Amino acid sequence: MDFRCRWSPQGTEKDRTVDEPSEKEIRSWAATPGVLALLLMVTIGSASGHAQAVSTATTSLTAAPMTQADKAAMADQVRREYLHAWNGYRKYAWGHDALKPLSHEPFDWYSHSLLMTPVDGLDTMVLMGLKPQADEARKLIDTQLNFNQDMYVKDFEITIRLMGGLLSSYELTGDKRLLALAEDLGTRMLPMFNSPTGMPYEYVNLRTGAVRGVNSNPAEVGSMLIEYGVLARLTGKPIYYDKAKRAVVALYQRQSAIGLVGSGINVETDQWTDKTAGIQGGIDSYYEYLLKAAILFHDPDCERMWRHSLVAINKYLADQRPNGLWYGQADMNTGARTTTYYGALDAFFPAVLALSNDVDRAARLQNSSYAMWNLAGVEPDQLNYVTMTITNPEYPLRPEIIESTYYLYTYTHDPKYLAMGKTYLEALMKYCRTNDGYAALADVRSKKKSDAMESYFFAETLKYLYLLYAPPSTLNFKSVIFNTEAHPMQRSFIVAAGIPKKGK
Ligand code: DMJ
Repeated sequence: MDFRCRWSPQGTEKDRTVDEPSEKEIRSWAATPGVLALLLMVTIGSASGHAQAVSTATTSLTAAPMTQADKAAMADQVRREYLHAWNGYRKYAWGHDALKPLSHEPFDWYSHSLLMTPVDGLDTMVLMGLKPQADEARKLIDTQLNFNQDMYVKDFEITIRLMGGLLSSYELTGDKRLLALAEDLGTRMLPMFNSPTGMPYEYVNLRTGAVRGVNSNPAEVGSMLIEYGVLARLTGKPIYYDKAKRAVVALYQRQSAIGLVGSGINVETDQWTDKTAGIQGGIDSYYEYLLKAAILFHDPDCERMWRHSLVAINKYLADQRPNGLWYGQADMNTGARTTTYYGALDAFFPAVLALSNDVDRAARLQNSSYAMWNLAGVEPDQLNYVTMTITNPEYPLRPEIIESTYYLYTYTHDPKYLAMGKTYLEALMKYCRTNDGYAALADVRSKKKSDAMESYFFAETLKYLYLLYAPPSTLNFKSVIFNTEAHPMQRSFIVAAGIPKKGK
């Protein structure tokens, strides 16, 4: 396969063959019966996590259509919950990366704050119309965020949360300081790609450019292309796209003969350190970015890599069981099933399938994700889908199941997805809400909380929940591609130093 590693600004509509559904397709999906009964057999796992079924419940989701007023009330509620969590951060952790919602202590990832929560949460505030809060957060970022720090940072997290947040907020607000910060960050991070293979080291020192961490994985190698591609567009400097694309291609070229990738790879020796294939965390956004980069940049190489990967994913990882469609793990070389785990992180995949025009499969997988949520009233981080027992009981406020619900509602207009969203919001408010924020759950069975409120709760969880109910004019789904942290990037081509086309 011949890969063009240089990004070309010449992409046109006709280059694009992976895209959103046509109006006609949307109308035909929307015509499916509006009231469905979703019967999901769920077996509640035991507290020890062993395969001991303690009870069996039937969860029935009937989806009556929601009125515009109902939807507006839901959107308002989500907005209020965002404000509640934001006010907690503002009161106890202002200027830090995050709030610890039980102890009311601030939390910083590294020796200096990188303002994770404000940067990650800013575009959600803009979309929600929280203008005073957005302006205050932007002022904090504009005046206090300083990347000139002698500390090693995790490339993946900094890219998806900070680079993604700065770029999308720039596109939404036109605040040039945000773009300048993104470019400064991008320049400081470029040395991460200086490995013999072109795949990024795991950590880079923001001041010195020194790197460390040779053991990486597909998600961390492959989830740079949206952010660095948009940075290339906005600055007119293709180097950002070229480096990120070279890394993805290097990873893709090391896939097995049957088209699967493993869970761990050494970026210097290019040897796989873990040959477990799947769509789970560690691999997830590698696949997501192949598809999304194909759409966002009209990149035919990414489209080919996505199409080829999808065949192998559906052949070896998809697992149709009596209790529904799941995706498990397999040996990357033989395709033999190794384990049957599915979890909160895997729940991103219906969104990707829907974006790839396989709405039927997306809907079936979403039903399974919803069964997972209902197992204990909040989704566990992982279960064994054969025994329906919980193998990791945490719920760190993850967004993926809500993200897929939003995509499926957008594509089908089936009100059952609005009902699913209501289930999530009610559970979040019942089990995770604290006096000054929202807390992760250490165990979804006991509902015991833990002292963490990740910035993605602001960037993703509440954004997707809000967009599910907000008027479509809030954000034109067809005009953006979300990065893996839910930061919307404009699909329309924007020239360097140009004026963002969409304002808020
Ligand atoms: C987020 O940071 C991103 O969605 C990432 O791709 C996976 N994990 C978290 C949320 O669960």
